[in-house]
Amino acid sequence: MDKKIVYSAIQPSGSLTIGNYIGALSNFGNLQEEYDCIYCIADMHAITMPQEPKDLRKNTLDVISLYLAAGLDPEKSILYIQSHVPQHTELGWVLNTISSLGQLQRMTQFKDKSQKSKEILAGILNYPVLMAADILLYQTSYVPVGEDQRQHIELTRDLAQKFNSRYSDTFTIPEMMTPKVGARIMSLQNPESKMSKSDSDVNSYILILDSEDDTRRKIKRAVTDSVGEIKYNDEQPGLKNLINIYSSFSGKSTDEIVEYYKNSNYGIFKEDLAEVVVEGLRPIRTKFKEIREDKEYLEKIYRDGAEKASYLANKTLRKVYKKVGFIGR
Ligand code: ATP
Ligand code: LTN
Repeated sequence: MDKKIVYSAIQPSGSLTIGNYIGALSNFGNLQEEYDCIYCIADMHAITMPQEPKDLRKNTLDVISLYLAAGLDPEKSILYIQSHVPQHTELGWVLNTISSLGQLQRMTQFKDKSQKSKEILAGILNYPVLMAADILLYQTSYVPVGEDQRQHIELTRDLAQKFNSRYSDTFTIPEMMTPKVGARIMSLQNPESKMSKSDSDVNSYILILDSEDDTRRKIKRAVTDSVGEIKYNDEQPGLKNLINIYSSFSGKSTDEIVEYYKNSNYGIFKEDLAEVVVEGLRPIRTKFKEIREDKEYLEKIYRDGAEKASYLANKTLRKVYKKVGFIGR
């Protein structure tokens, strides 16, 4: 690998939303020409929240199929499943020994998720340390993710710097990469909170794999406001979010969209938006169906991916083990 490394992962904790698509997945393919890209399915992260085993298996294969349907080319990028590469938990352990409890308890995702559960589990607290291990194992330069991951990337950088200064240069310090528009797509029912695949209200999100009818219906029902004018500002957060979605799928700037719809009502704007989203998702929805049925092809891809990823991960892990003073085998 001679180009800079791009690394990202998505959890198979549910079916992916257009938030995942706009904030992360849709940007992965474009990076393949310029960088050596590694894309993971973070099943070990997914089990930090309760998962039905059969759903986890299904969602894992769905995410790989979506990676491929979104244009990731296994000849150019490494695609693999996190639990197939044991070096992640091994480096994760070492990083836990230099992680500050206070810093982990301050992570907003930890606070949100632990508030929602009856019992606070250690996996949710240590989640960002495993994420740091994912990134640092591959000497990653850039991490394309949505805005909600900023704090985790900061923690990853802190841990890399801490290790490097304690033991000498070992890890590349990674940088976050976010899309200009769409780094934080909001819920269609509550524009104050992020669109999330684990939301209990199905109308709050559009899934990449939703039917065309459901996509149209959810957009029609999306919460707006009583202003009645198409403008892009924080006083109209529901509308602002819909304009962002329009912009991400059409490639038009938010200014262009506002100018075009300035004399229209919300109904017309929403109908057009539904069309833009349905058309934008049509290719990935069609390709997904073909790919998902080909079990042998999928298996070959994740097996090859795990082999390549393990080779690279092992190089970093050996260095780390040596530096901390473990005796080599
Ligand atoms: P959950 O909603 O189940 O907590 P998630 O969808 O936030 O999970 P992941 O599946 O791991 O978490 O996210 C995959 C990628 O999608 C990450 O890069 C994340 O930043 C991005 N992402 C998630 N939600 C959004 C959103 N609403 N807007 C933009 N990007 C998002
Ligand atoms: N925490 C991320 C998923 C994730 C990830 C990673 C992203 C796990 N490991 C490594 C980038 C790099 C999330 O919930 N969005």
